[in-house]
Amino acid sequence: MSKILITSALPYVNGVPHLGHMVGCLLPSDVYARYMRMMGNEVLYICGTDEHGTPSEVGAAKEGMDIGEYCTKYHNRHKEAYKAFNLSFDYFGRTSSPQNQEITYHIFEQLDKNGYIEEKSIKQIFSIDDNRFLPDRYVTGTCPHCGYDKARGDQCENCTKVLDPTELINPRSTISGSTNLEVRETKHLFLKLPLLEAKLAEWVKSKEPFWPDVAYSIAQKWLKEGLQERCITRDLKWGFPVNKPGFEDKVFYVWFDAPIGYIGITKQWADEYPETRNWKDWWLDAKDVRYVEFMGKDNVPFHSISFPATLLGTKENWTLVDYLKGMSYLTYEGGKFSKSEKRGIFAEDAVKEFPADYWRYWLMSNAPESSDSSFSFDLFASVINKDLNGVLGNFVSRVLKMTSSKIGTEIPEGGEFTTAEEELTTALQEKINNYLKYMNELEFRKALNELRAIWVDGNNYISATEPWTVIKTDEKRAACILRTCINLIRIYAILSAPIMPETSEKIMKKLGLQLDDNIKLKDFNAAEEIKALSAGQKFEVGDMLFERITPEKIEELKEKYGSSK
Ligand code: B3M
Ligand code: ZN
Repeated sequence: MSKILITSALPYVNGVPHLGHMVGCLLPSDVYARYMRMMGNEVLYICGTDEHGTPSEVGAAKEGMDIGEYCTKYHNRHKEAYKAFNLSFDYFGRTSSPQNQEITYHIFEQLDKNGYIEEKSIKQIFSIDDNRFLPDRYVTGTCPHCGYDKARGDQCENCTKVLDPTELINPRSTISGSTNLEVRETKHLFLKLPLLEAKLAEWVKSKEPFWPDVAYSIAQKWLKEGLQERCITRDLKWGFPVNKPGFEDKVFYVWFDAPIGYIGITKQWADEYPETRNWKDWWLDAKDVRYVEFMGKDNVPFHSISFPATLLGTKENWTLVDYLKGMSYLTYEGGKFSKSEKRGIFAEDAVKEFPADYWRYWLMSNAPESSDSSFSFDLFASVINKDLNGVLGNFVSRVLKMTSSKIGTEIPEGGEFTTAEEELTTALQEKINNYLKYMNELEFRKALNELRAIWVDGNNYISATEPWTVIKTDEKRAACILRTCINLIRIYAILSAPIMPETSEKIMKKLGLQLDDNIKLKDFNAAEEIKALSAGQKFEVGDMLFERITPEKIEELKEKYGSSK
């Protein structure tokens, strides 16, 4: 048994998650966590809301709320949405927690002590009418690169160039709209990344065979271009006040304390049961921990460069990422998800339309792994109708109905295996090995292709062996076929559990079984599992597992959630 630490990028607390967020890191990390638990590992799966920074301040001001209350309100909404999607976090915490503050302070002190922090005066925009500095998104103006007139101080949304607020043409305050601005000098703290470059490069190099191309090449590109010193403080009120004399009126930059949040949230988890849990077992001088991170590709530089450099600079023995899964984007009906334009389906609405497993299955089989992928209701309905309703659902109901009407609601005894069952078992073992291999390698689309092929084999087997005809002449043989099919149903439930946990439980319940911790995927042996259920055990036909999505429903959904532009 190994210890596997899994983190999903921490979603910004402002706003609610849509399907793109779900598939961008949350859902794949959950599938992986469930899978790793079923492989018999000790898993710690951590996530939470990223609460500092200007987006929260702007969001709270818009709703006229106190910022702390605003964060709590949205933290809870995130939590609800993820619960509805059955995300199995061991802990869903917050970057604004006292635990995170404590660890952020400690890490900063170490960096400072080791000479990796530098004080510098920089020019920042000060708004005379607002009587405050305007960092990042607090300034709006015209982009010097593309001329877009609503570019924000940190980045131009139109051409994606990263900006410094002082570069904007015709700058104005995002808070008041005032143009009564001036540039003032202000002192800030910088992380001396160039001093850590050699150490970091050596570490990145050691990861080469293990990181997926996208992550590795992004890290290499940054290193090649040479690292710059990074400003880690801001003139804001909301955030952790800087623990250094002379800087108490500033806070740490959100991207400084957000990744440290993984550690802070682990401490939140540990503090609930201090006798049995220790955050250091996972993070500091931790032995035998394999650390896997999930994130959207735009977050890769922070996780492959800044965060590891921050930890390396402490000269302490922190757990560094072993495998970094960076995902591309999901588009919606050919465009972007947009809350303001009311386009796209959000997680909390999605589960009101269909059970979470429909979404989980669709999103994972269309995960934007090597390139972007697109969501449309037509594609969604066709996959659900074909794979879930047509293949898996149909097999389960057909087998159980046929057995109960022709033989009874107990698993039949039946005769010996013939070559048909031997061949089925061999093919099954081969596909299961592939499925497990792809899951181990975090190649989710490939893993789901194998899973679907395993379901299809069941349908092919029953079509080829025709138990409904055989039963007229050879009841024992028909019973053997149906018993094999019922065993297949159990195997399908187990294999599908990381992706569709509710459906798996439903199937197991039909067979009078439970999906408990004793069921393991490690060394899954098809020859044994295909005979696992003993004759005489009761089962029930029950309801259909999935419902067909009708063309009328598709139209209704497009109308409701916005169709293509
Ligand atoms: N909140 C960005 C994002 O949600 C940021 C991730 C933090 S991970 C430590 O895309
Ligand atoms: Zn631009």
